[in-house]
Amino acid sequence: MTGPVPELADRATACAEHLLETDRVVLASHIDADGLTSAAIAAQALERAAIPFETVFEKQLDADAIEAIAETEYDTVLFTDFGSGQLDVIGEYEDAGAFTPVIADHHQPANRDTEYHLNPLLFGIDGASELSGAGASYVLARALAEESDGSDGATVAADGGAAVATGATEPRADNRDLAALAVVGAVGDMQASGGELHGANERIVAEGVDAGVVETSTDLALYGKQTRPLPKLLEYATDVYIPGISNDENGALRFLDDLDLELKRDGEWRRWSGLTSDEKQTIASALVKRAVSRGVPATKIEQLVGTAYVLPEEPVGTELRDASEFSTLLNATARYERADVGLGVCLGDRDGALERARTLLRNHRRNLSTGIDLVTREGVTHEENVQWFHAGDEIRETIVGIVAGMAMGNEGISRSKPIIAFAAKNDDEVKISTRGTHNLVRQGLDLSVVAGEASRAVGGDGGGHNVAAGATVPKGNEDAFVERADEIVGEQLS
Ligand SMILES: [Mn+2]
Repeated sequence: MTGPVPELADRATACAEHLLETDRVVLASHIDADGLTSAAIAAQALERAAIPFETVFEKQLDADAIEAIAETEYDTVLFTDFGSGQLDVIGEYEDAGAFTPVIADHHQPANRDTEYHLNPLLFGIDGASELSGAGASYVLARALAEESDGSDGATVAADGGAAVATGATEPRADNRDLAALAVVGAVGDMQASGGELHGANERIVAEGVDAGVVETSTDLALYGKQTRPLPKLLEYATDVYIPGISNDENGALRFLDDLDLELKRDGEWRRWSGLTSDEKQTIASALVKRAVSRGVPATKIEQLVGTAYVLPEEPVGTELRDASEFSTLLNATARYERADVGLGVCLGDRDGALERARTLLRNHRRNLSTGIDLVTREGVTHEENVQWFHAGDEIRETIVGIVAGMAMGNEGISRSKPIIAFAAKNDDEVKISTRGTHNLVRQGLDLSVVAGEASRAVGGDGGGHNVAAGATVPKGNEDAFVERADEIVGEQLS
């Protein structure tokens, strides 16, 4: 078989064959939307292939975490959405015979390889935009179905015709239903650029569509089409900033009121997902018209429309039906270290886990707005090229970066300099998050370099993306970090 991503087919088959030969497996995965969906895909594939397993989650696969995994009695460890970057450490355990690693990941591999290493980057596929961890896990899941099917086929042939008559050849799950989770993972990993998924991701979407678990359509590219009341859908959409609507509660209401639509039903605001296509068309056209008349550039207006990834088997009006809302829900569970809740939702727990996930998301949003208020009230310190604040333990280190980004533009917090946020990580270390704007990136800002170099200069480490990056440094080095970051940003923007 060639599978959904032909370039990876042989390696996926080798990984699947090894897993099928093992008695039991530890499944270790990253805690974020991509890692949770990776684990859910792998868990279902292992279960269907009748391979016993135990699941563990890690925020970071550091040496301690790998050691703890190695100390378990399992001979094979399946790493999903991480493992490649830690192959130098993992390899030592492999050499010592502690376990055999099987890796389905899409991050940059460390300077070492292993036999069962399924990573798009090894096969000329971009791991940042064309295949996520969940995508790599999906490729493995498809191979697992194929390989376990193959052995069955042989048994049936040996048994002769009688087996066919009793229905033993009834087609088994080919795991294509898991494509829905792979799409959620890719969207959660921010792989949809220019409004849609590309490359290998697109082929997984196509398999999901064939299997009836994914639907695509060209639609308004705003967040919250399933769950947000119409006025909030428009008010909270700020990626394409439309004056008089974005961040403007009354403006968004007035805009909708002028359209002569039935905006409420049974006393409740309607949601985008419940509108007819005519009604959607009316709002979308008016929105574009308003953007044009307010001078929003054409390149931004184009971003108002994109490909929507809908999970048709999930109920209308729930987060789970929209890949982007689903991934946001999963991230909320991950940020508060409730991987059990996120995994439960992915595995179909629609009662306990889904309610807990929704509570976590509500609390997360409350924490964000409290954090933004705090930063705005206390203010930031301005250096020549950067601005910064220290949240101590007032804001959780897992959300301080988002808070910093969202606070930019508020009173006293500039959008023309990157912002650096500090928060306590533990007794000895400080977490640093940096955020810029796309405008600054166009002028030369690259925060991955800033976070990396400035943190290493003070005995820490970091990295990330040009517009957002992070680092961890030993406590007490904050001033030195700011000083070095200020210099580097100054050079980048000169
Ligand atoms: Mn990932």
